[in-house]
Amino acid sequence: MGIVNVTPDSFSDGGKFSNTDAAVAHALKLIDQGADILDIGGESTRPGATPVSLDEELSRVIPVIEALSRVATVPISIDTYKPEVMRAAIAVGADIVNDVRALQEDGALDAVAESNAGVCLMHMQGTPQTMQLNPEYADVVAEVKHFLMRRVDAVIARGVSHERVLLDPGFGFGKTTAHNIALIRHLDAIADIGLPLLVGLSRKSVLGKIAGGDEAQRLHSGLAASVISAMKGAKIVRVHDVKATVDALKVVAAVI
Ligand code: 7PM
Repeated sequence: MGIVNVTPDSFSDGGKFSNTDAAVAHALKLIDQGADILDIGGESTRPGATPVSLDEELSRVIPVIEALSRVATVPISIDTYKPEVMRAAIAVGADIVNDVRALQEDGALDAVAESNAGVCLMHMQGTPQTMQLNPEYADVVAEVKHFLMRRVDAVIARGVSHERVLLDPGFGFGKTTAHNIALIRHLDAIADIGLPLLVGLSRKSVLGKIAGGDEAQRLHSGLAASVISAMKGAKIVRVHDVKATVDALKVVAAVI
């Protein structure tokens, strides 16, 4: 899964190229590099980020999804927790809802249940504004697993079939370095729930804590994380660096 962030300045080139065109071009490049899914986000789910208004988020992501759905050869995922964005994205061709709040926002369960979209349910402790202040668990693996199983029950109860559901332990979302490492080490326990696992470790601070380096220097540590995750049962890795990740995962696929 290739990450496509649609933000006012993420592809800025002084205005010759609109944000929409730049994001679409970036997405097509990721497909060319081997991405099997594109994850389109308007930044509302970034930890610590200033909240993006509904109208702003819609105006960022909907034109990109609309344009991509006409030309893209792979499924399109919308990274949002807002039910209005989910509905609008699905209406213009999004195939998957990627929700860091696991459809706990009012109306989000219905938005997905009333569609045929797939859904990724992610674990987070707390809220993006405060979750990294003091994450605490008695048993992080058991608690993340328990939460995800309860959210699976909730979506199934609304009539979403299990074939539509992906699960994600939510690396970096209310977790210390030790919590993140425990979750990678025991990823097989989360995979045992029986639904496909998606993991997002690309460029995250846990990699910097382990191997050093700021965001731009976390490619190699991120590749190690993707390889370990795949070996422990992850089916989808959400990454910025698609070409390098695809090469690494081809080696995993050859031996697994
Ligand atoms: C700052 C910190 C900016 C972290 C952006 C991020 C995940 C996700 C994100 C994940 C799923 C990023 C994150 N992370 N969705 N959205 N799983 N399903 O690296 O781990 O893009 S935001």
